[in-house]
Amino acid sequence: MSKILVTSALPYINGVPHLGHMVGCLLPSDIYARYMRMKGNEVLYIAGTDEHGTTSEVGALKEGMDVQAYCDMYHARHAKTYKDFNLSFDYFGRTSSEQNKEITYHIFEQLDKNGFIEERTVKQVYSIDDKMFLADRYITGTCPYCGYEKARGDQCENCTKVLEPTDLINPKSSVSGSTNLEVRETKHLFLNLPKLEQRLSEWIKTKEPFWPDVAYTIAQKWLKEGLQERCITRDLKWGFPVNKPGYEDKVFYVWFDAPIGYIGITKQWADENPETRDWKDWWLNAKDVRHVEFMGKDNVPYHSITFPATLLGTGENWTQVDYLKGMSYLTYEGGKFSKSEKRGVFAEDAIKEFPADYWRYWLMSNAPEGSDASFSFDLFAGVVNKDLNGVLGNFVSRVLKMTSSKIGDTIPAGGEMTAAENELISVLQKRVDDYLKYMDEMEFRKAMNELRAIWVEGNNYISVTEPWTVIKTDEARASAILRTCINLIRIFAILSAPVMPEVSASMLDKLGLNLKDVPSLNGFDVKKEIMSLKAGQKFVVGEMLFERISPERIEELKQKYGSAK
Ligand code: B3M
Ligand code: ZN
Repeated sequence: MSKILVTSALPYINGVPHLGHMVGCLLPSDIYARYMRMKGNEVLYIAGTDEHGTTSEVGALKEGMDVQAYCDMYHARHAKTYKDFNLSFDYFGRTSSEQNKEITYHIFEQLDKNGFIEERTVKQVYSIDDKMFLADRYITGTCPYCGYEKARGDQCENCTKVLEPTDLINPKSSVSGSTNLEVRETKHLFLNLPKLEQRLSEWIKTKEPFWPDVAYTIAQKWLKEGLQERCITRDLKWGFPVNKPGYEDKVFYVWFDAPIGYIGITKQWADENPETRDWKDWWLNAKDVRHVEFMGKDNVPYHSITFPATLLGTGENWTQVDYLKGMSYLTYEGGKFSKSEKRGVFAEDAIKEFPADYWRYWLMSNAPEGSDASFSFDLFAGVVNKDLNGVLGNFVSRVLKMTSSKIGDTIPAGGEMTAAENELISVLQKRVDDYLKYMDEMEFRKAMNELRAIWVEGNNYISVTEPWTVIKTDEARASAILRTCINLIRIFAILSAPVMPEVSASMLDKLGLNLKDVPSLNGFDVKKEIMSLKAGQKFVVGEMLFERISPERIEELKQKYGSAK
């Protein structure tokens, strides 16, 4: 058993998450955490809301709320949505917590003490019409590197280059649209990344085999181009006031305390039960912790360069990332999700239309790994109708109904294993091994492909063995076939549990079982498991597992959620 620390990028508090956010980090991290638990590991799964920065200040302003109240309200909405999607966090915390403040202050003090913090007078963009210094994200303009016209002042979404707002060509305020901006001088603190470059590149070398290409390439590209000093303070009110004399009226930059939030949130978790939990067991001088991070690809530079360098600069032994899973983007009907333009499915609404598992399965089998992926209701309904209802749902109901009507409501006795079962076992074992391998590798699309192929094997088996015909002449043989099929239902439920926990639970429930009594996914042995359920155990046919989505319903949904632009 190992200790696995799983973190999802912390979603910005402002606004509600859409399907792209779900699939970009929250859902894959949950599936991985559930999977690793089912392999018998000790997992700590942490996430929370990223609350500081102008985004919140401006958001609160727009909704006429006090920032704290605004964050409280949105934190609750995020938490509820993720609960509805069955995300199994050990703790869903907040970057604005006292615990995070304490750790942020400590890390800053260490960096300062070790000589990695510099004071600089900088020129910053002040919006005369908005009467405020504009946060980086609130200035948009043309990216000087790739020419993308909607680049934000903190980062170009198009080429992932991290920017300073003054780099932008033709900048304007996105609070008011005003171009009446002026550059004013203000004093700020910088993290001296160039001074940390040597340590960082040595550390990155130790990571090579564990990092997927995308993260490693991005990190290497940064190092090659040379690291720049990063400003870690801002002229804002909402945030942690800087704990250094002369800077009390400024706050830390949101990207400084956000990743520290993983640690702060772990401390929130530990503080709830200090007798049995210690955040340091996971983060400071921690032994044998494997840290796996999930995030959208635009977050990769912060997690592979800035945050690791921040931790290295403390001179303390912090847990660093061991594996970083970066996801590409999900588009909606070929375009962008947009709340303001009322286009796209937002997680809060998605869950009102269909149960979480429909979304979980669709999103993971279409995960934007490697390249971007697109959501459309046609694709969604196709997968629900074909894979979930047609393959899995049908198999379960057909097997249980047939057994119930021909033999009775208990697992039938009699009959022997034959060549057909041996063939099934060997085909299935290979598929299961591949499925587990892809889950270990976090290749979710491939894993979902195998999972579907595993369900298909059940249908193949029943078509070949034809228990409905056999029963007319040989009840013992038909019993053996149906018993094998019922055992397959149990196997399918166990294997599907990380991605569809509710459906798995209801499959097991039909067999009088519970997710708590299933075997470890470590070394899953089909031959053994296929004989697990013995004759005489009761089952219930119950309801169909999935509903079919009709063409009329698809049209209705398209109307309701808008189509591509
Ligand atoms: N809130 C960006 C995002 O939600 C940012 C991630 C922070 S992770 C420490 O995409
Ligand atoms: Zn660019």
